[in-house]
Amino acid sequence: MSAPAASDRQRIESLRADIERHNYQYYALDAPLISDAEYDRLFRELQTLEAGHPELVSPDSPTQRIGSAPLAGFETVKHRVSMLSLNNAFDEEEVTAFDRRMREALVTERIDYAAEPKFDGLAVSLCYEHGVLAHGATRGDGESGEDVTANLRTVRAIPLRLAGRNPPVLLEVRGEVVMLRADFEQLNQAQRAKGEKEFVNPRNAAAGALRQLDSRITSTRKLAFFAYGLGAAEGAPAFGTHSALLDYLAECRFPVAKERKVVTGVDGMLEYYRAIGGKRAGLPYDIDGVVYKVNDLAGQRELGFVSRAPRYAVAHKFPAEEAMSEIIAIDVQVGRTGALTPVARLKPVFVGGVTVTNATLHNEDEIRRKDIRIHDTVVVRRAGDVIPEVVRVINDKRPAQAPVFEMPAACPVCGSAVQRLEDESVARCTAGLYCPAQRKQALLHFASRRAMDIEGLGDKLVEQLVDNNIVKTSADLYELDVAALAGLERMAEKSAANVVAAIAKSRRTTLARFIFALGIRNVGERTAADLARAFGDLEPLLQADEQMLQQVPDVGPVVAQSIAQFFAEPHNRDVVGQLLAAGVSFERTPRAANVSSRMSGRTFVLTGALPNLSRDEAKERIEAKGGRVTGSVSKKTDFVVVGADPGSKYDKAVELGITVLDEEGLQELLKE
Ligand code: 5U1
Repeated sequence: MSAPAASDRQRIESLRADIERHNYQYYALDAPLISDAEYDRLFRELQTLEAGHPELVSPDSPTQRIGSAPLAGFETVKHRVSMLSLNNAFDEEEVTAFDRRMREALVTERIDYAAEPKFDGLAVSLCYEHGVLAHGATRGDGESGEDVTANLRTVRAIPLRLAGRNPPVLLEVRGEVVMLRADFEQLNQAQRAKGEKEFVNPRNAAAGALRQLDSRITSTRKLAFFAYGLGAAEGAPAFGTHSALLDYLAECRFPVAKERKVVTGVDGMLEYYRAIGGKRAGLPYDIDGVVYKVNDLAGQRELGFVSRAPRYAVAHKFPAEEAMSEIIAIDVQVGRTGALTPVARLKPVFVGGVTVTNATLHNEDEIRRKDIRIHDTVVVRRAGDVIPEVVRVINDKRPAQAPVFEMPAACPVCGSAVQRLEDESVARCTAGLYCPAQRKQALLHFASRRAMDIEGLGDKLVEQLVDNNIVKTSADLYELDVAALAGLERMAEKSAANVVAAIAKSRRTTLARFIFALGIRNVGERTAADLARAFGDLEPLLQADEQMLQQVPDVGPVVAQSIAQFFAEPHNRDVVGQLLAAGVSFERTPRAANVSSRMSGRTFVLTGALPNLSRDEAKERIEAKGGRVTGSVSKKTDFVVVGADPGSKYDKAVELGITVLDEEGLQELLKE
């Protein structure tokens, strides 16, 4: 092929720049400068030129937004900087308390907050290297997410290349992918016309689109994006305030909420909340509250984080939506740990964006406290993704002789005795994994995305595997072959092969996921990760007694007892042995630190800017050595690491006689 004429190359570049500018005008500003026909003409011209010069096609060309061949699965990517979640405030009092905390910590009278709507979508991180979109990932558990780059490239509102002359070496932009209400309505209309299932709400439709393995399908779903923050950055301008950062993101051509505003103090925040609440129904997208962030970035750094949420920000949520319905029946569900949960079966009612037919009644005491009876008319509440619940009974509407609910004395699934311990509100089936309901839930948990991540092992399949006695324990999953699955309902040979492949793939995992997958009572994802970090391998964990377990951060006597009891049970040890024999393996987790390390189990507070380490790098390195980083200085703090312009935390450290380190001192400790 002959080398492209310079004029073709130039025309291609100029078309790309024009098309991306028009994308920005259309998708971010909602202010197109040209007609659709003119846009299509530019696009077709670019396609024709690129077809003649395939060597000039680059990933940041707008023609590459149409998706590419399907993937076998998503890779997991670790975020350079954790993706945090937000603490919530549900009323004015909580917002007032938030402002008080901020003023006290920053020792000031009044604070400016950057306020913006809280989008009801999916958080993603977009990584730009030298100004070009290189990777994009979902939030996942905040530490790592799924690589959905191919799908994010199809989102027209996401720039493939940052506008501006001197792009940073690295820029991780954080924001939310949403589906605009109008696009959602259109999508559902098309689904109806095709006789296909409609989506429940824009959020679910956006989530479905983003998790498509075939990005060509994603490209047909109209997704939008709004940027609201940064992750890692190298070579980016220095900003003094969050609002300046958002202005910069807008200059780079990211859509940023038009409704953003800097407000002052509680009055400003509440006024903003009311104003957005008033506009909410007319906004083009769903929101579930507003977010306030301390606008001054030095103040944000000073305030730091607590657990996985920044101390400097809060989401002020709109009240959950409520509606009335009638209880048709009260059923009892058996959970993974045998807990019996009464569930109200309701006349279908539309609330919080979805049709609700079930609501949790939590437990027997809750039913008594609210005096809920079968056939009562009740108020049902649904907020965000949480399970709908019955708020209260409309007493005037109670029919005569509405039956009172009685917790069954025998498990509704296996018939075994039900036990309720004196100090617990929960009644439990006593059969353990001999109860098919518990077995099914345990298997679903084992296979879940955050545990062994076995795609395709869902409710319907697990139900059949257990009911037909094909699988009794999680270890039996690794014995399954295509022949065993192919005969089951809704299991064509191809799906059976996919499930078998997904099971095989899950053999290689991490210790943290494995521990979480075992389903030990009181051991969630975070505790599992702490245990993996503290013990480094499975064997020492199996050997640990309650006392040793309590040495792990955040493991108290109750959790330690659950773990010790779990591993003392011969059946559980057998299953663990069978899983290992079936080839389940994990890289050894680097141990947090040996017990003699000076950093292990110690609490650190960082204040002020360190000369060579970012806050996140310092935190990561301290944690890798088994230390913990917290946001405020107290008697429990062991070290305060001080950088330039330290705030009140330094004074407090001196007052309490806590060891103060500079960066050099920290580096010395890290070297040990
Ligand atoms: N608008 C907005 N949503 N949102 C979500 N801002 C924002 N900031 C977030 C999150 C999780 O986190 C930062 C405060 C770290």
